[in-house]
Amino acid sequence: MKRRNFIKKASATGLGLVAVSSTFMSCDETKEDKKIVSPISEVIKPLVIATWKTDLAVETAAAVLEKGGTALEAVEQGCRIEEANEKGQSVGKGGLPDRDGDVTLDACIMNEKGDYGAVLGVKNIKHVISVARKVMEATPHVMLVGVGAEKFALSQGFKRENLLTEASKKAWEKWKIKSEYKPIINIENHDTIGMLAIDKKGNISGACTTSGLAYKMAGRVGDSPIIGGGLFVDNEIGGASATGLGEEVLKTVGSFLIVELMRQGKSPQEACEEAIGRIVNKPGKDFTNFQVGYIAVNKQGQTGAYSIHEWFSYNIYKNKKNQNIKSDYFNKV
Ligand code: SD4
Repeated sequence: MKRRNFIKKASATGLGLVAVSSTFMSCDETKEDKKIVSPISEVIKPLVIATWKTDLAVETAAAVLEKGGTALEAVEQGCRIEEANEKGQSVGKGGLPDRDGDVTLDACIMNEKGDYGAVLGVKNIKHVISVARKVMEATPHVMLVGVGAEKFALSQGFKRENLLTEASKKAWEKWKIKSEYKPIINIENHDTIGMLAIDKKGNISGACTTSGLAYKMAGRVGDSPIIGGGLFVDNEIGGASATGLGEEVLKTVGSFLIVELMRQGKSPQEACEEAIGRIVNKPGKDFTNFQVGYIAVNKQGQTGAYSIHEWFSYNIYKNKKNQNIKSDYFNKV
């Protein structure tokens, strides 16, 4: 039996894949195939999980799913809420600028077919998650950067606007006095939004949108718009998304790693913990001054979350309830 058919059959009969050995990666049936299936109760769907305290974004995504909308539509609509929220200083309009005072946005989106679209370093366009979706659906490319991305967005009817709010301008002016750059461990419970959803058909999609690190160098791009870094989805396995210091996520290809660990049989929670482990266990790594947090979901709707430090949380919608939950974390000393 081909792998794809096998998975379809397993889910159609209410069986879940709990432990997928690497031998399962072969296209042909092997003895291993048999021992990887065990009865798990029904797939939990629809489901939404998103980084940080993102109640309204998750509620919005959940409403799309409850009406029978796709996971892709749900994550786009959910992320747009944060992009429009001017009080959030790490996403969309109102995001903190780079050192030169420019707000530059990064976003990406991935659908259940494994298609992907991203924009990097975009100025003047608020809903970059929707531009990323357009890149995925209306161009032969997967990434557009800077001026080209903005030009493309305008050609698709997106509105040009100044993204630097008075509050963010003031914060930047204050920062400029000392111009000391350090990644900040977030304890305000709000930051980059990474979102994963399972729709009523059981399909998974994901999205991630951010203004990146406050006061970054002009031109700096983090993990959020990079496939496998800030986001990765494989509709047969699950999805993962990241928040925090993008450089560390990129160096360990965090979201891809989590999905691959789930493919090998780890639960979403175990996979998130191992991905954090890959960062903090590097020889001589001083992780005291930066944060990374991951969320993950598998095909059955089991979820996981883990961060380096305290104060990472996530919102989850399942069984018709939307809750903010504090994540477990590594650094307990
Ligand atoms: C970045 N990962 O640009 C983003 C920033 C972030 O919580 O997630 N902050 O590196």
